[in-house]
Amino acid sequence: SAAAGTPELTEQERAEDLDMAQLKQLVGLVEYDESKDPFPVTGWDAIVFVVGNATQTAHYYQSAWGMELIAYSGPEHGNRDHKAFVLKSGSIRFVVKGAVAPDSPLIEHHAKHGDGVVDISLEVPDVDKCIEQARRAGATVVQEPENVTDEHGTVRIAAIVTYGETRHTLVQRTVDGATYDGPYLPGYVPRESGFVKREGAPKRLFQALDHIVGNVELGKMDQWVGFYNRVMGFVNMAEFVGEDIATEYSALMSKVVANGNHRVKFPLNEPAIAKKRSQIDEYLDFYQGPGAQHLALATGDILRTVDELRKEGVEFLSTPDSYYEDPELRARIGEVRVPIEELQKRGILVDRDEDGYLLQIFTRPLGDRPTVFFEIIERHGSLGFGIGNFKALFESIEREQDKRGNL
Ligand code: TYF
Ligand code: FE
Repeated sequence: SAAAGTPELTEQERAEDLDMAQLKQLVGLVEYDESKDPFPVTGWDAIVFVVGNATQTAHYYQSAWGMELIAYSGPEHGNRDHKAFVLKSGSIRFVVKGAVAPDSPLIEHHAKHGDGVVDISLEVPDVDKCIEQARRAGATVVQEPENVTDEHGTVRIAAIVTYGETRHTLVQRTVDGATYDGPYLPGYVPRESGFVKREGAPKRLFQALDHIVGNVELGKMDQWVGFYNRVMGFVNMAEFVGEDIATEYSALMSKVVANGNHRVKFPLNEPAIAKKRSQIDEYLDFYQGPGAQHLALATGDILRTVDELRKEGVEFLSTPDSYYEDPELRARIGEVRVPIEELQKRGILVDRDEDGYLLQIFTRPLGDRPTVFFEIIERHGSLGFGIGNFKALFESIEREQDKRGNL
């Protein structure tokens, strides 16, 4: 494991030739002393989605989001329950699963929640150490540590539960000195895109995952912050939305926790009782409980990413011209790497704090229910989440909520 002050790369970051300097810029990675961490987490392992049609969702992530298909599990290879497609972009993997067998447990899950995130898997250097700590702190262990092996080697895996029906699978990819070298996990076979990529198709539109936001029930935010503090040793980050901002315009409260090296960041939202029905209540109603709300995808070139995505039909929330014409905002953000007009054309938001600035934009909900969506983020020193944009952003979200008849 890493010496103090030298954070390790995840297996997937190494495979992608990403280095510390790039990750620091992309996702705000910090150095920390892993030896004092009761629950060391190296980074994201994979984000697992259950969807209504994994075959088509995998196509969408390739054709619109420029992701690369790398592995597959399904009936042709002994998995009669479901199909699972593993896609990667830079250092992050998505796994999309859809039921095949009429009695698959995924069917019940999907009937209740619709498309959503079931597992935020994390790569850890020592699964047993994490599980010991989790149990000591009172977490529910749903999968005891076990070695899983195939011809590519061995991984050691366990899982704990978090909010709603979401879990954290913990994956240790180096066991007894040997690193697993299959395309994902035992049971998956290597697989490449089955269709010939057309000319000009999007490619690698994001390089890393920055944060995943969880929506929890009214009054439960602090409990879940406590869970991540106590069970997983996560630390609180400075940015939060308290009661004052909440009732004024956002109708939500939010606090952020992060693992030691800040690769894994979890803002946690709960609804606030305000003038309008909270966007978090809309989520909780349509997801039928707590769950992952948005995934922030980090890119070094948000202009290209947004242009490519728009070309492929991905829809973003709109930002009114008044946002860019606000003299107070103009003064606060100062100079950024492109003229403001370039951001305005695309509806990209800007926020600046004492450490630097960030550019961000949000998609409409990805599926049929108003639940999960993506954020695209380009960081330039700022370690925040765009608090200066919350007013404009929440107004935009509420315009959409109103159109759906859910405000
Ligand atoms: O992650 C964040 O905190 C920002 C802002 O419902 C945000 O992306 C927070 C809550 C929300 C949408 C965006
Ligand atoms: Fe965000």
